Amino acid sequence: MEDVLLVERHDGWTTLTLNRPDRLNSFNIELHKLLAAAFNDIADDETCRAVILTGAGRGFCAGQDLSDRAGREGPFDLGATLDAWYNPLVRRIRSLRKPVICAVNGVAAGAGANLALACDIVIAARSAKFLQAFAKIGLVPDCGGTYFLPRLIGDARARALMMLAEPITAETAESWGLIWKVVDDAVLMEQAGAMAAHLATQPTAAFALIKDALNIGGTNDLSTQLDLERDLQRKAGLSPDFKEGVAAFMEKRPARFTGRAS
Ligand code: T3D
Repeated sequence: MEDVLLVERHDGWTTLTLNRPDRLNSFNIELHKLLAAAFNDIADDETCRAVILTGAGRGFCAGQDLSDRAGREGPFDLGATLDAWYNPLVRRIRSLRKPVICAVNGVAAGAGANLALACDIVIAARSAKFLQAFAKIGLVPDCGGTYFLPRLIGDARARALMMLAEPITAETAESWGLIWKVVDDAVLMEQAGAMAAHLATQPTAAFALIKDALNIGGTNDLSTQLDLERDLQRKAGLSPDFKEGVAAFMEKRPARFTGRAS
């Protein structure tokens, strides 16, 4: 039987493919375990400088596998599964010291939609849809959805999406600023791969500092954020990639970044 997560290593970057296509790549425990382990490996692998997260088949991810929740007797603590799996996954992606591209190949629903938003750059196939499915089954958006959505598209749209649980197209998601861009289905993985290959040659340590700034920027006041930018810029300014970037600019040649912080 094929693994429920496919890990494909390229030159400088890695593709992670959620692989339960008959269930629209919804999460069971096995998928959670493999995905957490894969992100741990990627975090430790200095040769991997960018990640693509995508799904096999016609969907990206339909959130929690509801067949694991059906017909249970007695109360079941969903908070415990968020603590054990979904929340560490979102924290891992947001704090990973390298960029994560989400290539949304099809429907992204429930935790699957918000998992996409947790990634650094979201590129979607034209046929993809985004659905805050939670209210349809009496749940609250999780996986960071109540944090990401209003910040990305504003409170009015976020509330309506969460309460009406109506899907939006990839084109609407792009026009609302929910995602970076929409591409034709046939070129999704080619374009995501080109983006990952490009990012893998860029100043990875600076990307990590950009993530640090953006992760806290939404809650800091301006003065605190200015101080943070000073501290992060101090670090970036000590990196070999800054030296190389300036030298390359002066010599009118492409920079050869190592991605290292020191
Ligand atoms: O529980 C906890 O730990 C708390 C955490 C919760 C996080 C969450 O994500 S809660 C939200 C869970 N997800 C959903 O509610 C979405 C459920 N799926 C759908 O609403 C629809 O499938 C879609 C809108 C995503 C796609 O619709 P459509 O018509 O394109 O496909 P389909 O026919 O509904 O699905 C295709 C197959 O995938 C189908 O199986 P079948 O009939 O061919 O054998 C369907 O049952 C299966 N599938 C889709 N989503 C799930 C799923 N099976 C299990 N769990 C799913 N989430």
